[in-house]
Amino acid sequence: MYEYLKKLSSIYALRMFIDKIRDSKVLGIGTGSTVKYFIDELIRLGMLKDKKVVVSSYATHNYLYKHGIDAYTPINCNYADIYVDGLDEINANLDIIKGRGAALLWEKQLAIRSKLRIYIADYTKVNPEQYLYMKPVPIEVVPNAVYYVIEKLTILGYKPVLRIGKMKDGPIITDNGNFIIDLVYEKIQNAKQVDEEIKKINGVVETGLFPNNLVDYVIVSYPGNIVKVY
Ligand code: ABF
Repeated sequence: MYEYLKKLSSIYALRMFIDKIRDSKVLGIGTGSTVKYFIDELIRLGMLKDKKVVVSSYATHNYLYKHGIDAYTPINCNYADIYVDGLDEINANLDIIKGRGAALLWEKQLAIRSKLRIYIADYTKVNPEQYLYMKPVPIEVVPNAVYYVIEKLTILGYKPVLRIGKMKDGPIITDNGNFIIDLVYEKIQNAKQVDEEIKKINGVVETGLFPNNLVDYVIVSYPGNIVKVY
């Protein structure tokens, strides 16, 4: 439904940062349907040929592999010059929720290790409030801690829900062999504080909260071919 808007923000981001992307030695690329348009355009322009590409998931690795590009993963790539990815919710403080695609651990690794972080989205992901509220926060958890973490999160006042896979009744498994808990809540005012609070629970690997210190630019497309840069 919003395919043309996903494409619009992707193409705009590529045009806006084309020199920096061209000059980069290591380019981090995320996961999801929006970023796929960005990848397709990079391939079309032949911009991935002499570059090291590091990805945020095996899904993106596989997509690039099918196009003849052998990408790196965070295990053999400690730094990136630029990282481009989609998102699920962004608020007025530029705090972001990511991880609906269950790739949040590598995504946060790439965000932390990159000099320039650019996110692309359509307007349905924008929340004009100062707090987060639209999407559950995905939390990656080691399997044997899942019910312990659910108990602890419940005590903290959240509603944690184990994410179930599409094909089976069991939990979905991440690229790291872990489970995902989706955190339902009313409002998150301080994303950094909540991220730190949740990561103190034993068994939590990472959260999908990307506080604004991990965000440099956000490119958002709106109906009518409008693009705003935050
Ligand atoms: C990744 O892909 C995730 O962090 C986010 O959950 C998702 C966005 O997907 P889409 O672009 O398909 O909406 O960036």
